[in-house]
Amino acid sequence: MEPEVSFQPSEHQHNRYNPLRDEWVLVSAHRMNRPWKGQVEKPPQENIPRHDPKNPLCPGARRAGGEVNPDYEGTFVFENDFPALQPDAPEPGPADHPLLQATSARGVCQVMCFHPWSDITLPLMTNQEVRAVIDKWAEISSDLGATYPWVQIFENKGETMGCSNPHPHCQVWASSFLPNEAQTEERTQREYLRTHGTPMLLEYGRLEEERKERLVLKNDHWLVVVPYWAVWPFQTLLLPRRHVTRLQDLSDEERDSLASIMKRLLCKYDNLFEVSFPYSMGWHGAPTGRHLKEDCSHWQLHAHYYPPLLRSASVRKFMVGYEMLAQAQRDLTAEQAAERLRNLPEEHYKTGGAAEDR
Ligand code: H2U
Ligand code: ZN
Repeated sequence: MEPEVSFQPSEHQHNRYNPLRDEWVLVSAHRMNRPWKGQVEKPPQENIPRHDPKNPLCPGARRAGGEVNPDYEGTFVFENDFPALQPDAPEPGPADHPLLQATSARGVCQVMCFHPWSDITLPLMTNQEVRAVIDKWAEISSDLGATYPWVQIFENKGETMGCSNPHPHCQVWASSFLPNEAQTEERTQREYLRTHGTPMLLEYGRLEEERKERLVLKNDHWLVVVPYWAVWPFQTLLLPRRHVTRLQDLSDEERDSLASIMKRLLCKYDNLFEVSFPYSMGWHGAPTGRHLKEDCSHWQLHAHYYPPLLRSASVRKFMVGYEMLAQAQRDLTAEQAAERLRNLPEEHYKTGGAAEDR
């Protein structure tokens, strides 16, 4: 007879369910110790000039489209000179075969600079400066959301994540359609509310607040957790503690406290491997445009942080092979990742928290 072994999530491989994306992730934490001889990431560029007149995102610089940026002092938003979505495009017309379907796609793409300096990042900005970014996000989300059903705000940070410019910035793509991720979250959250009577992520936040093992940070209005179903090694989910459907619905206080928790999270991220931590992050809230008239109470506003680094500043997780052909897999448990993040200091390793004194 086989000896009875009790299940240890950090020892025994298992699948976890992601209720938001309705998919599974394979957790095989025992693989963390395998040797690595693969690709090593370049360290991020150091000594970035604070102002470079040749950098198209800097105040006063000329962009690819020929326009000259104003001498902006806070945030600055402009229309992307290479937009993936434009307001006008002809209709593709009806499909002549069910396997060859196309629908129209219209929209706008904007770029938002967070700060006039190229050598600063969100965790090193003051609370007030981060608050200005949040206010701008809410404004854009409301303005573009008046027409477009989905306004995707996202930040690609670091060359590892395909970011082309070190100047602190994010992008906004507003579209005439709900993209795949939005469609999935729309469906899963709607079904969850119908079945269980509480918005999924409101319930999830409360659960994690109670259990604490995946909780990274908490303040009066916000929670940061490594979700139970995290795929990326140090993936986090940022959630309001109250039921909020869209960024523009956040109160003054909630925005201030969001600035504070974002800075704390991003300092921890940078402190993890003592490097300006690369990631893709973005906001998801209830759809807008024609959906503004609908009941969207199944939605809970949230931000996803997807950072690729796994073991050090130079060894990343690749989502290839099994992940592309079968299912996402992770090498440490969400609880292990949360514990590591929780135990890191909140003062940035570079400044020791000096941003507020600037
Ligand atoms: P990323 O580094 O996240 O790609 O963002 C930079 C964006 O800025 C990118 O989408 C735009 C690029 O198209 N851009 C302009 O719109 N004008 C420029 O002159 C340079 C870059
Ligand atoms: Zn989401």
